[in-house]
Amino acid sequence: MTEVTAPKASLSGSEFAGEIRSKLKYQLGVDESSAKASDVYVAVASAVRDHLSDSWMRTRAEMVQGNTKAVGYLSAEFLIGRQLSNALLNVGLDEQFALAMKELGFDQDEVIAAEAEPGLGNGGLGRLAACYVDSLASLGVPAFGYGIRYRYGIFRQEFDKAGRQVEKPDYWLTQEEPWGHVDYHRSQRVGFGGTVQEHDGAKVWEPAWSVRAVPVDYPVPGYESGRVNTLRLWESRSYDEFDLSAFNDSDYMGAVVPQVEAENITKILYPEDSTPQGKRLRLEQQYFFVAASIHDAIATFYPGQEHPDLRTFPEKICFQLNDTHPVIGIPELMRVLLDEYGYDWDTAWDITTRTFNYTCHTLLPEALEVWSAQLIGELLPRHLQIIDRIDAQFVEGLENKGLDGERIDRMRILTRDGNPQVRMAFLATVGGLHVNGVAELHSQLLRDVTLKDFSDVFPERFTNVTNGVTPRRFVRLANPRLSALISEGLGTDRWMSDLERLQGLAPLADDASFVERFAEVKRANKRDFSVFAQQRYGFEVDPGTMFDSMVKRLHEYKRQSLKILAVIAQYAAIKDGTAGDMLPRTVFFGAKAAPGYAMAKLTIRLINNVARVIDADPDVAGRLQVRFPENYNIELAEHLIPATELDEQISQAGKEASGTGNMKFALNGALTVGTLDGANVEIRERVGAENFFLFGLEVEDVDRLYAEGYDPLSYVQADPRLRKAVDMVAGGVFSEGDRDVYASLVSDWLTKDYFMTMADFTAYMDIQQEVEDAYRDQARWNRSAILNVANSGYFSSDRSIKDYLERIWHTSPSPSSI
Ligand code: F58
Repeated sequence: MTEVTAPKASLSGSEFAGEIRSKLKYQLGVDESSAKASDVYVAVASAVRDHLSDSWMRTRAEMVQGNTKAVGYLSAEFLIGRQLSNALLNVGLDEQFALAMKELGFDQDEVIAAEAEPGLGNGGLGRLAACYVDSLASLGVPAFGYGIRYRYGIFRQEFDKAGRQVEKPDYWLTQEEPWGHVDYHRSQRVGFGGTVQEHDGAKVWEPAWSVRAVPVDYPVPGYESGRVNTLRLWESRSYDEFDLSAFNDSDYMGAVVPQVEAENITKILYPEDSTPQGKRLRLEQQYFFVAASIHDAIATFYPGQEHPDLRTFPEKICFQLNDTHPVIGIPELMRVLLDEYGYDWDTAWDITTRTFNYTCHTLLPEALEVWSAQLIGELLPRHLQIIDRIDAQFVEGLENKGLDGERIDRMRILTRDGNPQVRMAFLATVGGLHVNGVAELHSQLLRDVTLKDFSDVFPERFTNVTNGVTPRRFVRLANPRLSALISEGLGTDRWMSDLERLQGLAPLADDASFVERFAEVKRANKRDFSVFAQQRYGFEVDPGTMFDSMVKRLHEYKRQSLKILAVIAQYAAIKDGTAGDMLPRTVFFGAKAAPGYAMAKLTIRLINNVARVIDADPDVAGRLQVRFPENYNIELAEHLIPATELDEQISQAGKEASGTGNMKFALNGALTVGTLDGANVEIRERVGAENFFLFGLEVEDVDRLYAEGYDPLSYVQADPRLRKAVDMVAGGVFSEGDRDVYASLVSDWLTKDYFMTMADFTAYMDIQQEVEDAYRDQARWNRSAILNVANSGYFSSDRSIKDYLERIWHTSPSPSSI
């Protein structure tokens, strides 16, 4: 018997069909018989939005009137993915949708797939923000997500004939976009440039130009919580749409320059910032959305008040800084308090430092953002003055604590050398209450290495919140078969909002009939994926092989090179007859490389060409395949993860902050092969060492090798399989004989190999042998897979949000939602 859960929307399938019909007719002006899937999608989404309206308005009103502190999640990225199926599920209309589609004669999968995927993020950081707003709404926490509505999201990746990545613009707004609601009444003016004047002792910033920030509000329906929070994404518009005098002078292009310049700010996600113009645009984006959001929060919580008492601001809202991108918000709030509301410095500083908290998502020092003071001075002259004073006050405090000059120089927010720089991570650490890393190991390394000077002085600020993922999207929606089996095994579907309940599956890992059904779910998902892959990418996938996936951004530290070298070594073994009865596998890659990252792009090219050579070689048929579907995105993740049996998390220890793909895979019953890095450590602890394939150097080994002087060549010489694989790449086997194509990659492997791929190769090959042995015993493998599912409930983003509430935000769900 399945327990009855929270009430679903009280609407029949036929009634919902009726609503969709009238949307088609009155909103779209389309006849039902000629409606395309994309029309039906807009009609359904609009009908769903109507159902959200009451709760959305109620949630907003309660947030302002209630006494519960709200959370403002400030993030330059929200990788939200398609909205429709998630909204249907959360609001309880998923069954009605299925019935309505049947009644109207439309294919529900086609309708869902007609939605363009908003790619408003790069990867893990952006997807995490999307999971967090989902969980905040599901837990009933009053919250805003604040970000940017980019006109072009992350580029669409294509591969050319040579296997190279080609970036195409992702114009996701080609069709009607039914979710976003433009609220012109809440628009904000955001200034740039100009000078700072002094009037009667008060500083007044007189910007040289300003743009209009217009909010586009997206509903964020909580799962069965009855609450709908708001994701407010800002779009830049011009105040002077059109220069009429220029137009009258026949300067038709010149007439639209002001408009184009203003709109450029939110035109594209993370513009290439290797040029000074790119850097400037990026800083403009950051300031643009943060300034608009801070003003919006003041307008929201002190409606209509000309002289609000902003000393209460930290009791109304706390801002979470998702990495350093919104950190310019700290001097902005100071400026608002000092210059617009007339508070003295100490009061303003007290309010500001109680309002912000900072999450760091990296360990790579080069990924910590630094802005040239000159650029900040040009764009935001008043902010530079404020940063300068924050730094001076901070340094004075350090001197009073007796810290030595060298250390103080290391810690300065604003460096004082010939080319002064503002270190945004340091500003965030000094200007807020808490700093957190995103997995236990990461937080520890932040304290002990990356931000050690700061944690020595302010140990109480540092904490950890291990990342999580939403089980609604990544289990329930992505893997309906597994979800049904879980609900049946547990006798309830309450695990979707209380994921620790998955633990109830552990005893079923020893129940032969459950294990067999679990295995059948995976087999069916693999068959589905093969069909999807054929239709979408036109390639064959043999569902009878083991599905082994490595999907994530392409970065040297993540070590896609290690995987492809191992594949090449396997290929070589097949060719020279030493492979024995190796397990037939399909290796999947999914990865985008930053457009300016040459080494990453070359690795993509190599993977594509290894796939091509192997495919064309009849000796390998049925034993090894490499598949690299282009444009890895959320949709592909939702198809591939449920079908995967082995998940590759093979970064160099101490480099991956957390990882969140690893959590999605474990929750979908894949086993992980991985290093002791990021959240792998915690996953392994929970699922059990015997259900996780651990290999490779650990953080201490890595440090020791760096200190001793790492020599990659010695590892290449020591393992003939590695030598052979490297020789094949160098010798042109994957570049039609051209030895130059991969020369820079090979040279890096042999002479630098900063992330120690060569040092981990042998251990990686050995562990893959163990993977094969384990896989051959399917009963054992499936038992392990079930235990992975059962013990991964901790990795729900609901749990992460509860940790943030307790450790950082010190707030709670709104009383009405408990
Ligand atoms: C990722 N960072 C971490 N950055 O690499 C990953 O370990 C972690 O699980 C995840 O954050 C969530 O905490 C990440 O995705 C970016 O995408 C940057 C955004 C700005 C441009 C450069 C990449």
